[in-house]
Amino acid sequence: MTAIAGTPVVNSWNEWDHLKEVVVGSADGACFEPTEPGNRPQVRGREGAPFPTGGKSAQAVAQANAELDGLARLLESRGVSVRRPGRHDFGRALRTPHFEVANQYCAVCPRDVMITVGNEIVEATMSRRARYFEYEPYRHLVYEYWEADPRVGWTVAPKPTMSDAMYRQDFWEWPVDERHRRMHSSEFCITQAEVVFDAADMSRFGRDIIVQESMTTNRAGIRWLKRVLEPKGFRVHPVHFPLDYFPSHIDCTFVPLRPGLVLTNPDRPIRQDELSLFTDNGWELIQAPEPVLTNDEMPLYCQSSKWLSMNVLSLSPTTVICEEQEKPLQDLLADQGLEVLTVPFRNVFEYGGSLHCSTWDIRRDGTREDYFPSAVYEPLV
Ligand code: DAV
Repeated sequence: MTAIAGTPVVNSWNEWDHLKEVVVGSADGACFEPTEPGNRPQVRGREGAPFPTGGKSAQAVAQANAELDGLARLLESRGVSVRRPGRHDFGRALRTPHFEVANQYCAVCPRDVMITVGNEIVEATMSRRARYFEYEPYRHLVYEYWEADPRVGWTVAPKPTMSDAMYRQDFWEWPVDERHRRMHSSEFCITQAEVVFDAADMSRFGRDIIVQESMTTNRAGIRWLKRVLEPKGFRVHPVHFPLDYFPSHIDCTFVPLRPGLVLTNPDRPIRQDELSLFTDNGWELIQAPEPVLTNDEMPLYCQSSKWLSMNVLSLSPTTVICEEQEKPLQDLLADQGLEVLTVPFRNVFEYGGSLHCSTWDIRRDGTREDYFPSAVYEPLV
């Protein structure tokens, strides 16, 4: 890894510029996500059935790794340098002054934890106990980039306590009509008392970054991001998708494909007053088609929705990678003039993500652009 003609080794300003270097996750050592205040995993279609604990089976790990390796090979065949997480003992219990948890999770989804913001790496606080140390499998890479190029910045968000008081336990018991009634309040399983965010609630559009308020990112987390990023020339916009009653991570909801084009989730429209940021600046929103897999057909232990179909990875403004069986989405993207590459990825779904979640872009071409020249912006709140 060397700096290419003046481009810093860490350089990524949006979700679509030409990809040069990326981290692809690994299922090595993966465990089932434990039940904890910020997460109530369910066996799909079997309400009340106990969720497995401890390590995933060797077969489940091998199947996911085969698909992650397939993605890595496809990326390399397109000239992208691929890096992988280091080993981490996810089976180890954690005990801090504020909580205990029986095991950790996995390094399949670097996107949830790590984000490149221009020439800077930001490590998220995370929102769940089992993911407290999930930055560790990436630290050898962070140090390598940081040592290699003095232009590389590195910011670690403050770790929340993740004590019981940080969570709103009754959130999980709210009936659907109550969720509907509260849909505009943006209060989920985390309170506002501490700074909390997962990196995957952010989406990068040059100098503008949108951040979803969710079960995994609160308003204090967004305030922290504004105070850190605004002095560096970014504008941070909170966004909301009120019909998503269990929002977590923006990349199955609102997915930019190239300047002026966003793939949207027809079940989760953006809040009306936030739409104008896009429409007033010439952006077109296109709805994703119905996914091929229904929610009932998703893998038994998968906690994500059928909209993992939308979790595509852009190699450039003209090329995108899509899950192999999502033909309706492939056709829509091809109709938009995109070259669509495909890989099988359904065995990765039970680890919480698809192609975008399981990657973290380190270097893309390009620099900071303003894609929202007429945006009305309120700095520092
Ligand atoms: O729509 O189920 C999944 C994203 C997981 N990283 C969803 C969000």
